[in-house]
Amino acid sequence: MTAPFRFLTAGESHGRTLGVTIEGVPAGLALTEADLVVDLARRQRGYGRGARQQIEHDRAEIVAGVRHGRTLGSPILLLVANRDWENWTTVMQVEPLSDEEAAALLAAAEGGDKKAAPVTRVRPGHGDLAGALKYGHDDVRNVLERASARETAARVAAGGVARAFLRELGIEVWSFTAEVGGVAVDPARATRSREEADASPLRCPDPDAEAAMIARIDEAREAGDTVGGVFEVVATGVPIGLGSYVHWDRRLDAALAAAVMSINIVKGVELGLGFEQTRRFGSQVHDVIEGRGDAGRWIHRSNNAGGLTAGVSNGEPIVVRGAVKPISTLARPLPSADLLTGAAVEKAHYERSDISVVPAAGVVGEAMVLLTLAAFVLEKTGGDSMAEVRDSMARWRERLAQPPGGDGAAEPAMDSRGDAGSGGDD
Ligand code: EPS
Repeated sequence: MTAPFRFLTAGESHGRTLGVTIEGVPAGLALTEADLVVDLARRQRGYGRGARQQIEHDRAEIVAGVRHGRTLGSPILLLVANRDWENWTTVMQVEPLSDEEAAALLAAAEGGDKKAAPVTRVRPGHGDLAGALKYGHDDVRNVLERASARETAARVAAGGVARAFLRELGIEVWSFTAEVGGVAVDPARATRSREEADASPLRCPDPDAEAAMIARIDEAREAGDTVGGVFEVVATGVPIGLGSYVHWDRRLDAALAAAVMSINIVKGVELGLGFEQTRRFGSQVHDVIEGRGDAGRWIHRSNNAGGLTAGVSNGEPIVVRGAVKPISTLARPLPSADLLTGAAVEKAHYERSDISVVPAAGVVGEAMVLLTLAAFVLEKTGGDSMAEVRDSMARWRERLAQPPGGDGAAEPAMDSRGDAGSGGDD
């Protein structure tokens, strides 16, 4: 068994490079490094980001799977270098340390260089304790280097490939900051265009809410604290019929929820109205179906379902919200315990971090939605080349504009039953 579309990342936060292999991208897709740079830069921005982003200028280098600007159908390998690695070469060295190197590292640690010292005061809310015990590490650096959200740069690079693929099929994905520290966007005051929101400090469409969100971030910074929020990802142009209700693992809603939940900092996912549905009567929740409109498009009067019913896309925009917990590395650390002694310590480990990352998490959310949709599109269309995928998608969209039911109107020659059918009921 092979999965038609999948990706795997590698890399530590302060290692030499991050990498991602993407398998199953059809041949013939136009792809250059310039296509990937925009989202990588968007991921780095946002009010509340830490000093690391001043060091990095993320770019994905395409090292395999593309020739003369077109994908080959073979695995694509992208590398995103960590510029900060130059400051960590001995700490993160791949080769065993020589006696001299080990002695130098120890001396640096004893001299107060925090980077050089083993980390044992586990941070509440981080993967430190569970990760160290699971893998048997006596230095939490062996956990935090991979658990770090730095890895999401590789996901965003992969998401850029999925974006180029889906754009050819008329599918677009974007996101915005919906909430920070309990301050929420008011849809009635969300006056900014998508471009204006994207250029704003928190990638937020409501300027008044954004000002209050910024004040919350400042408040957290002054207190040595951190603050979370909610991002919303919206996918448009998704045709009816991606995913299926026939098995749990073929449901697009479940796959999107898992994909967004897999983002390091996400602790909750909502689709459409999400938990709000539980507070309303059914008549105030379910989207009335208006009928088939112009160009054969099915129209709902509202989109509380977030574009997904029974695990299948229903033609409305797909709306996924991710709940971002506050960053777990605090400048004023919480009490904790030491991994080796098991004894309580006054303060958990601290190293440079961010105050708030909701806009960046939204860009990662886009990437995860893009990658998931790409997999489900390919499951629907099949195809080894972009020409095949495009043809298949165009035929599917044409078929959707017709009454369903057997006559194969969009494709008469393909009707295996050899029967004209009734042509539906209208
Ligand atoms: C991140 C890079 C990291 C952190 C952050 C996300 O850089 P550094 O650890 O060198 O400061 O800024 O990671 C975390 C918040 C975390 O908890 O691991 C990035 O590029 O997104």
